[in-house]
Amino acid sequence: MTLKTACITGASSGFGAATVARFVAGGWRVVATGRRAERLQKLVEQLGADRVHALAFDMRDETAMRAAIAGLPPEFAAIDLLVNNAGLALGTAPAQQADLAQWKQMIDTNVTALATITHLLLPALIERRGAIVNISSIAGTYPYKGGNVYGGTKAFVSQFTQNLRTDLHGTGVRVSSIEPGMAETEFTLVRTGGDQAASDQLYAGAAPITAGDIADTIWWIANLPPHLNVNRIELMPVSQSAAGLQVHRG
Ligand code: NDP
Ligand code: 8X3
Repeated sequence: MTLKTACITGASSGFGAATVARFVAGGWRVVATGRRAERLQKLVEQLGADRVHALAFDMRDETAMRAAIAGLPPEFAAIDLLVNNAGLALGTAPAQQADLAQWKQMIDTNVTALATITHLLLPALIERRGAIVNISSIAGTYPYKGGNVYGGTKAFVSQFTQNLRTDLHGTGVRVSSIEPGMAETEFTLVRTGGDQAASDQLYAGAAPITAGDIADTIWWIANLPPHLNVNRIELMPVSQSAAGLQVHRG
């Protein structure tokens, strides 16, 4: 049997790392990307060099991305599934107090880099009638204080997914977006600049989504019969729900 191959971005932590383990357990090969080479190397050591190939590069560096993908060894080069997972939120301040450099980093990573790797891999995905799973967020649908540019980038991811579906009509390529709510990963640590107490406090007692929950969802989508496309899935922990609108009275 020919093994299938997934390219999973942001594989050094959280959803990405759990998804690498899920797909290898299911018999796939995985190209695992991220900036932290040592984390990726651990995945290779744990799961096997014949199953995981690490590509350490910054998603915002298009030249490095192109070189990494062009240099894939033949056994990892035929990508059947792209999981666009690498991404981040930076800051929780309202827009009027936010840091512009952080806004640009979110746009460069969550929007520009995601579109770039998709563009690079599309010809191969079309040739193989493959699939793309984009990791969006409920932040792209529901506004919340401090969500400003992060939510904007995720609205892009959700709409880009649906527009890809339309353009890829007839190619057999499947495209899905997953829009999770609160999940415990390194996400809040990154967002707060390393504030472990803030991260622990956010998730305490809330039974958040786990990285394994998202890995299982991606696995389910990728293994549906080829005539089925999941357009989007919105997932929240039971403890989380929308809280409505606000009114300022002057
Ligand atoms: P983590 O912080 O645990 O993982 C983020 C991953 O993205 C890391 O592997 C990181 O790798 C990678 N990454 C970030 N910036 C870059 C970059 N410039 N170049 C390459 N890789 C990069 O968070 P999650 O697992 O939670 O996040 C995964 C995705 O899920 C993100 O897109 C996030 O927005 C989304 N999401 C998260 C939710 C949550 O509540 N946790 C809910 C909804 C969506 P490295 O640092 O090694 O480069
Ligand atoms: C992460 C989920 O609700 O923190 O995308 O924005 S949330």
